[in-house]
This record gives sequence, structure tokens and C-alpha cells, in this order.
Amino acid sequence: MEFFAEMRIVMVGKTGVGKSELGNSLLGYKHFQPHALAGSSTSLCKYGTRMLKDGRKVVVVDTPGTFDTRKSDWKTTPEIIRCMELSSPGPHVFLFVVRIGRYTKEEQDAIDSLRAFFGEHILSYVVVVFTCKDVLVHEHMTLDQFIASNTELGTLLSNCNCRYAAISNWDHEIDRNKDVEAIFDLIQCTIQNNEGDYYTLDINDY
Ligand SMILES: Nc1nc2c(ncn2[C@@H]2O[C@H](COP(=O)(O)OP(=O)(O)OP(=O)(O)O)[C@@H](O)[C@H]2O)c(=O)[nH]1
Ligand SMILES: [Mg+2]
Repeated sequence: MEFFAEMRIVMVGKTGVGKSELGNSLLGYKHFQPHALAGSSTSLCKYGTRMLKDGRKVVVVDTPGTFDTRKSDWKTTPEIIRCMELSSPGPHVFLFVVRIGRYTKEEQDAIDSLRAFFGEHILSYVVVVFTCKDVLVHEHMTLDQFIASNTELGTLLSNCNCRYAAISNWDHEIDRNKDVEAIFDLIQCTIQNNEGDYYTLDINDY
């Protein structure tokens, strides 16, 4: 596989799906404040960085769960532009975060509004990351069974070429790091498929 020295990642998804915790897992340290600790949700985009042992740089941007991409919502538009600035010159991937056990109409609306706002070409940069893999163990279910239980989820995954991974942010470090490695591999493959290209938003359109 070709080696891309930088991975710029933006995490999106509804509130409470585990974006901030996923960001911490990816960075390998507590940087973003998760829901339970803050008592409230992430309200502003924030970024963190990490250098991997092999010299690759990881940039992770956390976004508010209320990140509403409806064009008419001028309150959140500056936040979207800030998120693009934090991932400048543009993100290599958008991680669309889905909580296992929860894929509802709200989640579908979220991806639809992302497509409407960022354009259809965003799909080439989307990787779905399922959090709460630990829930599967409790429910004696495999990830494939969970995916098969929801037709819309199947549609979402096929729209982004079946690029998906799962993680438990609550796992012990060793297991969690294996999942993080798999997510980084998937991101590298995505960058390779896009020939090193990254997403750009023409802010003059907004
Ligand atoms: N069991 C389990 N809980 C998780 C996992 N990831 C996150 N959580 C919990 O889910 C809750 C929400 O996590 P956050 O990371 O704050 O979610 P968020 O998407 O950043 O939420 P907003 O900032 O409101 O958008 C917290 O209580 C987390 O500890 C996971 O993999 N397994
Ligand atoms: Mg958050």
C-alpha cells in the first residue's frame, strides 16, 4: 500500500454517538471531552493531532452532534467553515459515526443533509465507523447481523463502497488499539483510492 504521510480526519454524526470518545481513541490520549464528563455535548469544533511511530501525522477534528448542515441554518454554517479550516487544506476522510444499536431516521437525515450540503462527491470520502462494539457482545450479535437487521444501513454502506469499521471506545487499550489500527488502514486505503486527493468545500457557494 502507498504511504500517505498525513491523515486529516473529520468526525461527523448525531449527538451522543461517541464522536469525542472515538477522537480520543484515535489520538491515543484524552483530548476531546465526552458527553458524560462535560454534562453537555460538544458545541464547537476542536482539533487534535498525533504522530504515529512510523512518522505519519494524524489530524482529528471533532464536531458538534448538532452539526446541522441545512443550508438555511446560518448559526451552524460558520462552525462548518471552521471545521474545514481546522482540517485545512481539506479532510482526507469524513468518519460518519454511528452508534451500534441505533440507526434511526435521524441518522439517515444526518447523512442526507451532509450530502445536500457538501455535495454528492462527499461519499468518496466517507468511512462509516460504528461505536459501541461492546454492545454486540452483550446482545450476542455480530456486526454483520446488526447491519443486516437494517435495510437503510445497508444502503448507506453500499453508497460509500462498504468502507466501514467498528470499535469499542470502552475496550482495554490493547483491543482498542487493534480497532484503531484497522480504522487507520481503512483511511489509508480510502486516500489511495482517491489518489491522495482530499475533500474541498467551495465556501463561495455559501
Ligand atoms: N458502551 C460504549 N459507550 C460509549 C462508546 N463510545 C462512547 N460511549 C459513551 O457514549 C456517550 C457519548 O459519547 P460522546 O463521545 O460524548 O458522543 P458525541 O458523539 O461526541 O456527542 P456530542 O458531543 O453530543 O455530539 C458517553 O457517555 C460515552 O462514554 C463505546 O464504544 N461503547
Ligand atoms: Mg462530542
